[in-house]
Amino acid sequence: MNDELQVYIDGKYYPKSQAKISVYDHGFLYGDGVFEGIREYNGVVFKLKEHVDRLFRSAHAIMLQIPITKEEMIQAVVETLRKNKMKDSYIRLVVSRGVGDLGLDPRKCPKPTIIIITDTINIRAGNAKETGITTMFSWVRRNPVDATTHEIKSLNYLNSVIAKIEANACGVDEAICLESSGCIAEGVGENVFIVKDGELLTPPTSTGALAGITAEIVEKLAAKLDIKLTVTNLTPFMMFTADEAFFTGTAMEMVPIREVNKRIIGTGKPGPVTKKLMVEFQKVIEDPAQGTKI
Ligand code: PXG
Repeated sequence: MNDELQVYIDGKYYPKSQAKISVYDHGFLYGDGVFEGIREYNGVVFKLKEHVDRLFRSAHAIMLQIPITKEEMIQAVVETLRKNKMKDSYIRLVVSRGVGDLGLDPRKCPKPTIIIITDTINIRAGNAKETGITTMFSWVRRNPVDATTHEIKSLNYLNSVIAKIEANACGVDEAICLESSGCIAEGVGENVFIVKDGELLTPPTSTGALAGITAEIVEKLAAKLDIKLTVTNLTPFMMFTADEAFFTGTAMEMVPIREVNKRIIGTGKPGPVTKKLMVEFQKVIEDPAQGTKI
């Protein structure tokens, strides 16, 4: 059934089983490209414009000229979803440097490859939103801002993949990545927040973290609810001794963190600030005005 899904590659549609790119594509050979993960709720592509804006910003940072306009990209996403008659789907938008030779010089790649995949999302198993998830600090540090920084949503995700492998190997749900000085950067594909004395704290992007679209929504909700938010360096100690903690991200949405390296956070149950924000967050994702209608 999934084989009937149509995948957009450079303006054409291919069945999922035939949706292939060249082994000479530098996205594959060198991780040279950018991407976005987007969700569609009930026929509305959530924050599509914001995701396309970020895609173009990432591309700009690596001097990758996307050969279509933002408006055309938005239309292509909408058209792919219409074609697949998808509902509540997960959208993966990829722009790679394109086909080149076996050297890494991007000048040998005349045409970037644009891929749009619309598929179902593997919703986190069980009742993570009620119980919270277990986490650990990964030994692998987040890339610094003067390296392959995660501020750019590039195809270089080995840093996150290694952290995820570590979490899997240690039997916890997710890893938290520290930056080189030992402060908290983010999750593997999520931003991190803690609550202390009723106030919200989150690390700056200077830790090498991505400016998350979900995090931005939560920050706006905090302002609306009169919850003070401070963007500041967070040490592992601050996490261990937080009253509450949670992740934000497109895939995970908002999920409480129950445990870090076997230390229980707060009461071990989603706290009042997290719960209040989760209720408001649910209203935002259900609001059709927050996205682009298919
Ligand atoms: N940090 C990083 C490094 C990310 O890749 C986020 C934070 C959260 O950002 P948004 O804008 O989604 O709130 C991401 C999100 C996945 C998955 O399927 C998610 C991301 C990347 C790859 C996979 O869980 N990106």
